[in-house]
Amino acid sequence: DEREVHPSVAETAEDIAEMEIRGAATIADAATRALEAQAAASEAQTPEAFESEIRRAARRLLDTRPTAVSLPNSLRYVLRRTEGETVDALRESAIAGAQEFRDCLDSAQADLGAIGANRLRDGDTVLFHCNSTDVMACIRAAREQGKSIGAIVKETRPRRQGHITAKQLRDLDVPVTLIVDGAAGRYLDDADHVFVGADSVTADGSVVNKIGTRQLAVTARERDTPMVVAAQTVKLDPTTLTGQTVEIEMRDEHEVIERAEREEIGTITVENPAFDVTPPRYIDAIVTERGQFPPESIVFLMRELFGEQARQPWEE
Ligand code: RUB
Repeated sequence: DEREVHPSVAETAEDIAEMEIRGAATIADAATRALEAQAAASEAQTPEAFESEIRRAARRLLDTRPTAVSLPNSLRYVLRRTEGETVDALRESAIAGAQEFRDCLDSAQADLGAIGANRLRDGDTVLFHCNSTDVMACIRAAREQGKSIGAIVKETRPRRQGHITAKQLRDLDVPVTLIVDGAAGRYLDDADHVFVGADSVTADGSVVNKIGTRQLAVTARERDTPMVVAAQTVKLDPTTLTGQTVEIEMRDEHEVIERAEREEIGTITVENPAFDVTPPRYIDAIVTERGQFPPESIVFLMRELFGEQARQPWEE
């Protein structure tokens, strides 16, 4: 859809696609800011024109990265609240919906953090993969409770989001040991817990998260190290209730190998999936703002919060 959207919608979409804005919760937050800018600046003359503009903006934002369900969930939240008989009423309800979504996101993360922190004892060591604001909320809450926490941080190739996690942990005065991804098995012996985030949680309790999560979960199960997923309910994918599957984003091969290196090797295939799926049997708990759940029971929470989803609100 090449028609005009507000510049901040185009810019946000670009930043999400390029991963300047990344992580499921942060993407959702940014998407609602962009919809809000679109609504505030709209010059639509009729309610129909306004609605068609805002749906177009939503589709542009959706057409960036396919895996994190927090993105469609955030757009659905705002679009379902955009109602009224006049352009002004539509505008105000869209802006209010976007602001309300972000308030919910913030308070959910704080509530989730307090619950996740209860799993941690003073002196525990946690192993981290990628960078998750939901996970960091748990560690921040544990630190605020005065618990001392140790950290082993996986680098997380190819984009090295582990560096972001390491920095954020240092800001919380947590001592950090950074390791390459392949060293996780060895260092699991020193870890009391594995904490990871989620991009999507499916109806059967599978967790879609950064590539490498599944391998880590299987190894953690072999050592009986608890595998904890910190995921606020905006990560629950309601379309999986009706049998839809989550699309795993495939990213550019140049994140994995430089052009010159590749040419030196000769003709090979390079694949770069950004996410993988960890089945519920390898997960001990999904920590949400509504409490912690065994993964197999998450479907009941999903039904309660989302019900059955019909037509998507951004469709024309
Ligand atoms: C980020 C990632 C994070 C989840 C959860 O992948 O897999 O674990 O998005 O993050 P990418 P949060 O860097 O490719 O976006 O808890 O902040 O929502």
